[in-house]
Amino acid sequence: MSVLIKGGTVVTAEQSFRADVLCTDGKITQVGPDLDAADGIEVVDAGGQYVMPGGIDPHTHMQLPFMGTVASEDFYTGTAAGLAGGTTCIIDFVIPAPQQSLMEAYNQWREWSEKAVADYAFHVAVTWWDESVHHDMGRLVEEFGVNSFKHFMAYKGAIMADDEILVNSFTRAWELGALPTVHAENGELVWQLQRKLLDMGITGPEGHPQSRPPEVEGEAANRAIRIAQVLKTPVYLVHVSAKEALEAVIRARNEGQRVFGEVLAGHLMVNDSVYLDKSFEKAAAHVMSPPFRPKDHQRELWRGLQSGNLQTTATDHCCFCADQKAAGRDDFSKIPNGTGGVENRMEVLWDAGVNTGKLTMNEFVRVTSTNAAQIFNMYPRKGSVLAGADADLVVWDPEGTKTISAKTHFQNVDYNIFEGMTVKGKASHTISQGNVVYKDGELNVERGAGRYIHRPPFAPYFDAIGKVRERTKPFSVDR
Ligand code: URQ
Ligand code: ZN
Ligand code: ZN
Repeated sequence: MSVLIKGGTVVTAEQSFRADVLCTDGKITQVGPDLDAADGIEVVDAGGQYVMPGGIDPHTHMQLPFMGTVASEDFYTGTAAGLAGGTTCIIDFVIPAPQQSLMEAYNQWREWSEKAVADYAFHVAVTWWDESVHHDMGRLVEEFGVNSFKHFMAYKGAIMADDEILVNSFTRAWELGALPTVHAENGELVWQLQRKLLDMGITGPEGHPQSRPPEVEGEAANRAIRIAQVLKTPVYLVHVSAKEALEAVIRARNEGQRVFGEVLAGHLMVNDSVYLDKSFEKAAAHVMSPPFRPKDHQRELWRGLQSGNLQTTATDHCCFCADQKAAGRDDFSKIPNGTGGVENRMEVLWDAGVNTGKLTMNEFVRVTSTNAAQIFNMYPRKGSVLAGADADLVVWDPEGTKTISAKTHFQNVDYNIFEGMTVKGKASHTISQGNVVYKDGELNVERGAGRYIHRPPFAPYFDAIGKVRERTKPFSVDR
């Protein structure tokens, strides 16, 4: 099976150049000018358009069991929606319940993800600790291609990782050459603020952001970064939403610490006014954690992305419909946390980033695909337009326009946080494993075609750590 993408301008994280791209048997086989299409090869006319690496969303939660319900988007509908927006690979999360074997949870998620239509990988969350967790982390790295472990510092009484879990797990990740990642919110502060607000009779969605102010994220971000510093391991902060957390990332990076930051398209575009909507449904639809922030945080997050202090963009796609969100009608702390976006991330960031001059096209590719591929050690198989790489590509029409709406999106959820936004620049074709799976508004996907992507440990940046590893053991402090 071959497809020739003809007449386009290839845009990668490094350069933009006129070239055709030939894909054969799921791989990119030739990149160059004036390639000819042998008989029978499908030709995609990319004239006047850009040919970019398929997007990588490093943060999704398809069909996540959470807060007494299950996310409405599953691995089939969610990966299909991603393809419709140019995202060809997701990194989702295996989240064991406390005391649940990590291997058992991993096997459960692998079963759920068999219906995916595009490639996927898994971070595995460490939600408790004992020798079996230590052992399973080793198996997951050495046998199952997991090289990143997630820690929720929020969600007390559920999946929250306290300092004991953080220190044990970060140390184990260090030994294995795997990357610890964190959801940085102080879960104890959130718990106590929720109780206080409810006791004051504040039960509506407007209580949600009040129970998790930016300082709650700033404290946890700084704590995770300092723990990583002592243990000499890199650390990746997911969904940095507040300038207080970004400041912690910038300080550490300026001191040479290996800290990575991710920002959600939602947090870049949506502010906290959504929680004041008179409609419970609309306000509750936007309940996610960390919450959408006041406008001044968006400005700092864009600067973080432009400066390279934030390296990846994601969506934290975790969908709950109105009937599910209604569980918290009388108590905002019971509203299932999560919003969508896997279909709209790239077009929203192109419109708000590239069309405004905040990001060059190459920076756009870097933050929507290549950096995630490199940090999570899938590059150049993913995140590149190089011969030998997977033929995961998006043909981007810079003149194409669309108005985003839940009425027309492919996502399996009944609202869209970007509702009504008109964007200029969108995917005209998405190629996944060398097949044209999205073309001019129509999906042509195959259930189960998605593959699990093994990610080896010791991504390139571990080399430097590796040198340190030879000289020191964990807990040694540079005098
Ligand atoms: O916290 C997360 O990342 C998961 C549980 C999705 N929900 C959310 O509100 N972000
Ligand atoms: Zn989170
Ligand atoms: Zn998440």
